[in-house]
Amino acid sequence: METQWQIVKNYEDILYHKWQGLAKITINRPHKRNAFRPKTVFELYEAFSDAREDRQIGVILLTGTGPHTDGKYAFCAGGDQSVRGQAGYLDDEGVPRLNVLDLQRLIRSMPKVVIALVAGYAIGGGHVLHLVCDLTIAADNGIFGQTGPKVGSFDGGFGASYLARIVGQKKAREIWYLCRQYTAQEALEMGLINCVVPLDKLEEEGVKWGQEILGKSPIAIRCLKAAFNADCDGQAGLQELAGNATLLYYMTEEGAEGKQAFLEKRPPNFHQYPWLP
Ligand code: S0N
Repeated sequence: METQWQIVKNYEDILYHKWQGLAKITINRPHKRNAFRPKTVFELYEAFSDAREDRQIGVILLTGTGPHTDGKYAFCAGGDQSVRGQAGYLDDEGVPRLNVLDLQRLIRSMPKVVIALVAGYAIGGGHVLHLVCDLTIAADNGIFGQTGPKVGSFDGGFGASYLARIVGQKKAREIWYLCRQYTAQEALEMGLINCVVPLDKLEEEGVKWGQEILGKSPIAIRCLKAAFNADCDGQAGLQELAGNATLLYYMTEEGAEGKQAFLEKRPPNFHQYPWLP
């Protein structure tokens, strides 16, 4: 089926579309290989928040605009080094920021599935962005890697620890210490991504995976995402998982009885509910 993406809102650094339960967010700074500045991240954060709030949306595709004027592609080349100041990336008012960390947490914790569609470079902070997505589908021209120790930065958060959970400690150290670039096929072999498809099939494949997920139970998916996160994210992960348990409890008669009894100024009758084995 032909997709008919509808523009949600016009931004300067990103494109934001929706269609039939899917949202598509595209980093649109081709002159910088889609590197992000603080404004890009604020716009991404706003679009992701909108998709999170929209009850029709279950899956978000995150991608980068391409091809660029020289025919190359990039998912994202990380933080825009031309606005990097002494204490972070400078916004239009000159305030130093590392707001991509807020975006990483939003992508990871939002109870919807985020799929990275990587064509060309996913490098530096751009590599971490695909990493924190639930799934990654790469085009056969995908190139993956970290550059921190080469350009004087590092992401010791999800960029290091979650990477090690995915590819193992030895490989994660290799990726960060040597700053090499890996092909899509190599990334697949190390379990860093989910599949590789021909470049011209990338979006089609993302839409196909998204539609498959949209046919599944939203609550099962949100609880699974929280459970996967809880294993890695300490108390923040437990909070997410427990929040879902509370949501489900609110939806039971038993949970509602407590509230109803309070409002009716009577003792709650929990005796009617079994202590299940
Ligand atoms: C992606 C690369 C390999 C592509 O190479 P290619 O195809 O040869 O293109 P270029 O000619 O190099 O680039 C084309 C134009 O795009 C500009 N450009 C590319 N990347 C960036 C960038 N990151 N920032 C600014 N501009 C960029 C080029 O300058 C060129 O423009 P012109 O022609 O006008 O010069 C190659 O481009 C490359 O290696 N890029 C740099 C990759 C990189 O090192 N990224 C930064 C890594 N660090 C982070 O991302 C930090 C992220 C972060 O926010 C963070 C998060 C958590 C904790 C800490 C941090 C932290 O900042 O420290």
